[in-house]
Amino acid sequence: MNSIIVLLKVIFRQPVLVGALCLLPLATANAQRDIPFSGPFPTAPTGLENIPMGEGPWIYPTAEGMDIKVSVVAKLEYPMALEFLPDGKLLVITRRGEIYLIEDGEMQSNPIMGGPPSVFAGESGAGGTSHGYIDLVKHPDFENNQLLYLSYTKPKPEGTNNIAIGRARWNGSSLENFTDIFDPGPGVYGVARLAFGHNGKLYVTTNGTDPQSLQTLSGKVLRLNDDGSAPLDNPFVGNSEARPEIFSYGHRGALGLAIHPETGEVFQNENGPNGGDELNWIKPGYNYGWPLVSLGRTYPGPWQTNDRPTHAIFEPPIVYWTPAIAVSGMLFYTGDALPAWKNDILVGALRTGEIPGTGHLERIMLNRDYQEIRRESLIIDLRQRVRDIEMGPDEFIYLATEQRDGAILKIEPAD
Ligand SMILES: [Ca+2]
Repeated sequence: MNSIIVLLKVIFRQPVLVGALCLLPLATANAQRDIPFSGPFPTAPTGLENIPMGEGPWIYPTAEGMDIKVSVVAKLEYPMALEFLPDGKLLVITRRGEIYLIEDGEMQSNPIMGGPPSVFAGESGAGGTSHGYIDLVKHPDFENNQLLYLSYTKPKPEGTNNIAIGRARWNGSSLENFTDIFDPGPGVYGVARLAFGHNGKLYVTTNGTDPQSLQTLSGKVLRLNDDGSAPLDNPFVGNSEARPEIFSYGHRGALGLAIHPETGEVFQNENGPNGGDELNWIKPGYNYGWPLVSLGRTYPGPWQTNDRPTHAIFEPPIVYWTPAIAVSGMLFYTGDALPAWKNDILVGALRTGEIPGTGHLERIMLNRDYQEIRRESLIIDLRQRVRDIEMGPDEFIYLATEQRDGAILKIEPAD
């Protein structure tokens, strides 16, 4: 007992030690707090909302010393994707399952006819949503065949709606002969981005619940011929345990896909859960790790895995985001009109750090080996969900901001 009293006397002469002792039992006795959940997700705060688009234009200084002007080309609800045609016309598709034509800066009031029926449900950013029309790309030989490819949520009689891909001929004012070329079936839902590679193959991102299984098409990057069939030089052709359409696997929540305009290399981005968004350099047959490795946290808070961020047998991302920015459409900018950004990658953000109303644009400078040098957040104050990014024939940058008060924006030098 005497020794304990001596020890206490020693301790209480040391204010720092006393403070530490007082903190210890408090930290264990009181869990910090419990977080309210909406289904599997923490209830999102409502303090910030996506704000309606103003009239603009807006002038911004940027990090590389290039002032930019951002202006509104058109306002419309929920634009999902943009595609420029060789004659300079711009096609816009929406979550509602509509296609609009913008010509000489004017959007036609009536939607384009000829697209397929689709399913649109829920508010952007919430769980359980489905998007009507998702992505639209032209065939590499569009000048000769006028073919457009569309990914969309296909209504199914049994209620198991899933992503499908179809193509149609553009006659200058509408789509003709829309025909499905690929239907991966139940379990593939959410968003499917499309991009034609330099080899004429159609790359497709998929989401769903089986990213590590080679026997399903969810959570993959697929590589298809332009008629929807599987190319014979795909990495798993000849493997009876694998689907021949698979190009890479182990993906979660892919919302972006870009082919480097000069090298033809394939890049995909995907959403982690709470953190751990990734930009991946896609190589044939590689496993990108989800859900076995991740830099993200599960929504209740613990890390997704203890092997974060990666493991030798999985391919790590070239860029990652923690906190998450809900990475979406992306573009390697190789134009000359915005010279300070040449060869940078632009990535859309739907929201930052799990807070609604915080969408923006990010620019990342990469070195020759696609390693990150620096990154910049842009147009933060507009608080728009930047869903898709395209370079126009004028080499300016065009954005689709996907929300109820959404818009098509143009970025050009300030003068
Ligand atoms: Ca990964």
